[in-house]
Amino acid sequence: MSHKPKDFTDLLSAKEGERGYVESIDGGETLRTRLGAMGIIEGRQLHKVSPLSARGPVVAEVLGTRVAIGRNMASRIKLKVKAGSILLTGNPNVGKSVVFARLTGLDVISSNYPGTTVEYTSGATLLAGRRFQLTDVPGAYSLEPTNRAEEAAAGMINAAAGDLVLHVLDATNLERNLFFAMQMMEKGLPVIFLLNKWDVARRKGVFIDAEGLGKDFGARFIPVVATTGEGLRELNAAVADFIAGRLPPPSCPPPGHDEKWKLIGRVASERQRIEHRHPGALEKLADLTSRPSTGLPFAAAALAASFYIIRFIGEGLIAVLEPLFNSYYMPLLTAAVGALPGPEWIATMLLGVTPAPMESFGLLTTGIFIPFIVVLPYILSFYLILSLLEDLGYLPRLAVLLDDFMHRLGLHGYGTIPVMLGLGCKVPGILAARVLETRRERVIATALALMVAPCMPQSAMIFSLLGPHGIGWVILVFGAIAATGLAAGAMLNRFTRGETPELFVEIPPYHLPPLRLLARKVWMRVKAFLLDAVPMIMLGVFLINLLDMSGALAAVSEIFRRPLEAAFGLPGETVSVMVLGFLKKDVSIAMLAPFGLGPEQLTVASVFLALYLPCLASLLVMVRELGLRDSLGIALVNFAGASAAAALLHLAFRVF
Ligand SMILES: Nc1nc2c(ncn2[C@@H]2O[C@H](COP(=O)(O)OP(=O)(O)OP(=O)(O)O)[C@@H](O)[C@H]2O)c(=O)[nH]1
Ligand SMILES: [Mg+2]
Repeated sequence: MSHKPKDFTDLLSAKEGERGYVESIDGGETLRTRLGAMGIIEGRQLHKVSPLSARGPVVAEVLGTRVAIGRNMASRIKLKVKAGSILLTGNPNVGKSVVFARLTGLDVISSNYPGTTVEYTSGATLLAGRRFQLTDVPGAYSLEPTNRAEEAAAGMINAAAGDLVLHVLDATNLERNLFFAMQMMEKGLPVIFLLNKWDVARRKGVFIDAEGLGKDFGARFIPVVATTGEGLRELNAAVADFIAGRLPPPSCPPPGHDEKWKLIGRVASERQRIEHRHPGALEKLADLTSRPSTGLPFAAAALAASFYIIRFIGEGLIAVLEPLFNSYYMPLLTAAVGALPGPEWIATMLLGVTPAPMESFGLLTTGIFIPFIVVLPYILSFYLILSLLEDLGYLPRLAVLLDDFMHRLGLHGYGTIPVMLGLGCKVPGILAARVLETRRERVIATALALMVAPCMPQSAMIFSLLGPHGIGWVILVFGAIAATGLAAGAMLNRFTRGETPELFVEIPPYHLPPLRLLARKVWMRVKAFLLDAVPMIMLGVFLINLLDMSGALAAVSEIFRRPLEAAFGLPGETVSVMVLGFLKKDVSIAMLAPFGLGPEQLTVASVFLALYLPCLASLLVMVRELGLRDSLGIALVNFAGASAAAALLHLAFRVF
């Protein structure tokens, strides 16, 4: 038997829920006329409703109505089912996402640590002249899931009957990767194996006989280098064979785990040759940064250096951009708006009331200044450093070094990954908690990701507002936020039921990322900021104008004046900032600018605003990931932590 993609079927043998276009109707003119009267003609879409196994007539939907069709008649209606779909599976960190990006041209994040992809992405690709829907499945070590990302992977593979699978293996780790590969063979799906990272394997002195492997397993093994595209031509040829029905079905591997491992041992010793190479500079560095005695000082130095570089690049860019804004953009804008006919309030809405770009709150002054001049430089520099650390493979090492510390917060070391990603934006941080095994860990990691530090746009605003008062204030704000986050983590650790498993992850070797991939990743993240955040910032600025002009702001402020002043020493007007902060937290900190607050008040307000609630986007993702109950719990912890920290700071300022 060989596998052939299912392009055609008939209505009788179509699966439940399958859709297809009527290709032809086998039968005389009478049958065609009868079916035609019900709208069943060539080219029309049919949707089979009744189960495949049901007896009796077939029920199908056509043009929005259901019709029952006798079995004999149904078998004469030939359907063309839509383009085939391909799943991209394999162990974590083998390069599936790079293969996906190459084949579809779509942007997906790839990084050098297991668990980068936790949600699937799907896109169209053209292989052997045919369109396929390709899906980048999260990595898994086997079909027995140990976390939510693996559960999703197993679910997609189990539902994939009849489709083609591209199973990616890391050629530098052949033995370990063959286990999952054998489980895939057992599934009986048509599968093509890609031996990826062939370049690294060669460099390390690993030589694999791909053809021999193919003979052993009765399947196609193709060496590829996803980062350069090497070997994709052979993939194309293999897919052409699949389309033509010439792809051999893989042999059925032995059933038990032990037998599988035995076979893997035998195959690897026959088909793989490893030449000893002297460790390169990267391997020596790997050693140095993994051992606690040298690794911890290195980690401290690396984090401090990262912080310094992010500020250096961020401030450097601002120093270039701000004068451009002031001397070119502002005069042009003022002239253009001045020339506009129409009522006064429109000009006020666009330009604001004062010329200062941070304080005017005009849609085209502050609304442009905040995202492009204040935040963007830091977004760019932060993601440059984060992406570099990710691609280098530093994050899993940091996870190992901090494992001991993280256990005090009820997490193992991999909990550092959501926190690190959360420094940029909370949404990917919350999603990254999926690779943790238990609910308890996911709850604590999510809370930490939200609370230990602000997201980058907020951090940029804090730098920009408090920096002029001295770096000490900035450090105080970040210190207070981190302390609150850690306290919340310790508390959740105490009160959330469940176990914290031990750390058990693979640590990939260091690897110098190709600049092209690095640049593409940074650009992807900057683009996401420009597309998602910039409109929200403008909306925030617009809403605050609306509230102000309508007088609603004054009314609400009046109600909260006393409690805000008493607890945090903040003017009542800042309540508008707190209400709107929920929509876009970075703008909310910017909105403090016009109130003329002193550094103490700015500190209290920044700490409160950074922590009091997750922003709308992260709240929505959190509810989807953890459910309503846990999300509300975390939001409550946020609010309590923020209030306590702000009140304590206010008290401290009054006493000292
Ligand atoms: N040198 C080299 N590096 C590669 C190759 N393919 C992928 N990589 C790198 O390997 C790392 C992992 O790639 P990803 O595409 O994120 O791996 P993945 O399989 O999607 O991983 P998960 O999403 O965690 O399951 C990245 O740092 C890639 O740049 C390759 O052929 N050669
Ligand atoms: Mg991936």
